[in-house]
Amino acid sequence: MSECIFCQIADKEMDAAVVYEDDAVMAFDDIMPQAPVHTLIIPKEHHAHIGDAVSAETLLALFAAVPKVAEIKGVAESGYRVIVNNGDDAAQTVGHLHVHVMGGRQMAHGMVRFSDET
Ligand code: DGP
Repeated sequence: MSECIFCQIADKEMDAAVVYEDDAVMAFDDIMPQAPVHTLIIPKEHHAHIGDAVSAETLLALFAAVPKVAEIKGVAESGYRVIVNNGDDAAQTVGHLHVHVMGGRQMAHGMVRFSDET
């Protein structure tokens, strides 16, 4: 079994609330949601970061899934935020490339908070 939890989810070795799946990607609800809708989309192939030789095909599949997930989760019309935390300074905590789709509530302008700010 892979040590990567998102690989385990992609391989169906670990449970997740799956929202969408195709040959290349899987989308499932975040276990610690930070918005009423908070779904993660992962490539089934393991890549830690966006720069790790991810093929254009995989990147396309990842982002093509975004509006599908938004539609399924009911935020296509209201709007949603799409975030990729990439690497340490971005506070990426799971080392398997993933896209956050977040919505369901009006967000404030601005999207960056630094760790030395209160
Ligand atoms: P990031 O900081 O961008 O690496 O976000 C990782 C997200 O993954 C974080 O919001 C929590 C979520 N997460 C971590 N472990 C699990 C898990 O086992 N299942 C699910 N569904 N989400 C997880």
